[in-house]
Amino acid sequence: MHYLIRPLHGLAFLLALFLDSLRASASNATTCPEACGSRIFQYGDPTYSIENLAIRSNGAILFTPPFPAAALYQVSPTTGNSSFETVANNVQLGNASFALGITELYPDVFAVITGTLNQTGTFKIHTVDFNVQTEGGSKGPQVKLTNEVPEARLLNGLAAVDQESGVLLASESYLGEVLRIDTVNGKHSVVARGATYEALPGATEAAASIGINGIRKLGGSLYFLNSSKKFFGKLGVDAKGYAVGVPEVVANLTAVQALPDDVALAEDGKAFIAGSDKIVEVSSQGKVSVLIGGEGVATVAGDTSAQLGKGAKSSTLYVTSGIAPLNGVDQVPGFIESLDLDCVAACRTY
Ligand SMILES: *[C@@H]1O[C@H](CO)[C@@H](O)[C@H](O)[C@H]1NC(C)=O
Ligand SMILES: *[C@@H]1O[C@H](CO)[C@@H](O)[C@H](O)[C@H]1NC(C)=O
Ligand SMILES: *[C@@H]1O[C@H](CO)[C@@H](O)[C@H](O)[C@H]1NC(C)=O
Ligand SMILES: *[C@@H]1O[C@H](CO)[C@@H](O)[C@H](O)[C@H]1NC(C)=O
Ligand SMILES: *[C@@H]1O[C@H](CO)[C@@H](O)[C@H](O)[C@H]1NC(C)=O
Ligand SMILES: CC(=O)N[C@H]1CO[C@H](CO)[C@@H](O)[C@@H]1O
Repeated sequence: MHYLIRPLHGLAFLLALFLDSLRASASNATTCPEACGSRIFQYGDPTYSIENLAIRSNGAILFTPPFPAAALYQVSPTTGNSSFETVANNVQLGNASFALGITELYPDVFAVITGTLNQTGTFKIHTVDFNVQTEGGSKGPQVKLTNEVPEARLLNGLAAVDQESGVLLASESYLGEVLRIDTVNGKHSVVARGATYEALPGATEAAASIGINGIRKLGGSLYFLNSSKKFFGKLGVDAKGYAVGVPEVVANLTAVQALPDDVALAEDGKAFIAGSDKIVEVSSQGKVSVLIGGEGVATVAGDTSAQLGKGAKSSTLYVTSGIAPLNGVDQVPGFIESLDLDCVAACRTY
């Protein structure tokens, strides 16, 4: 059923027909939003996982693996698996075991975090510049080490302050901090810390110890998830990337998401929060609803992050998945799912 109806979903004029056929033929309430998803890439090996992503202006998807080794990969959403390529390898990214947050720092120049979980002295920022193709026939963007953050234990989410200054904000999930990282002079400092960003006290497990996790910047605010405390918050930041004012809780996710991980933000302030096998939508007024997913639903199982497409693809949500414990048992290889949000919206109002 799922596969038979899938080719129809992108065609707006067939949408009503498609929904009618679903209602007529399926007594399965989850079929409709699930059919709005399409698996554009998947690893073959179940130990491979995806942590974060960024969309290039040409539409290509860059993504980072937390296992088995730091690297930066790229796929085209139209050609999927067959276009999979390595953009920066493990040696270029400092031989770390994880690659984590990624963000566009200047047009078509991306910054990426690498490091080894909970090991001080391993966390670094590299930039990957697609405007400079390295010489000598070996094609590939220029990779540069810009910052070392030796005290970090889990530098995780990354967001550029703007597309000009070379300044980044990063979340430190184990220490409960927001760092300002200047890629021009190589320096960094803590701009926010405290209970808002820390995990609940007493947590010792790797996942439960994650306080501030995914971050994105929109307008004058840094939006963030605190995974351990299960809320979506925002912090004011000035034009230079320093914190201003007091942080706010945008939405309490306790009732809907056991481990909110990362967020995609639309220009109008709507948020799509990935984590716990679901995408949770938070309206610009703070209204919370589950958009898709849940226990046993494969579409976004093991989801770790999300980003909206650009331009004509602005109602496409790309969702990355880590190692997904489906039904609590199976593990599926990391994947990227493309969700047609117009289709999902039609399913909800039908
Ligand atoms: C509903 O979906 C589940 C999961 O995909 C599937 O196992 C089940 O057979 C479906 N039920 C019906 C009535 O189609
Ligand atoms: C991509 O390749 C993997 C591994 O070979 C395979 O399991 C998966 O089905 C493929 N996905 C698509 C969309 O072709
Ligand atoms: C990474 O490993 C390569 C090969 O072993 C080595 O040449 C290089 O110096 C290492 N880089 C770092 C940053 O440790
Ligand atoms: C990280 O390492 C520190 C120091 O060794 C240790 O106290 C802490 O429990 C570790 N955290 C996690 C989540 O493993
Ligand atoms: C969210 O709601 C739960 C349950 O009501 C409460 O315990 C928790 O403190 C709230 N969290 C925040 C950040 O307000
Ligand atoms: C348990 C806890 O520390 N909750 C805090 C999380 O951060 C928000 C925003 O600053 C506070 O309002 C909560 O008290």
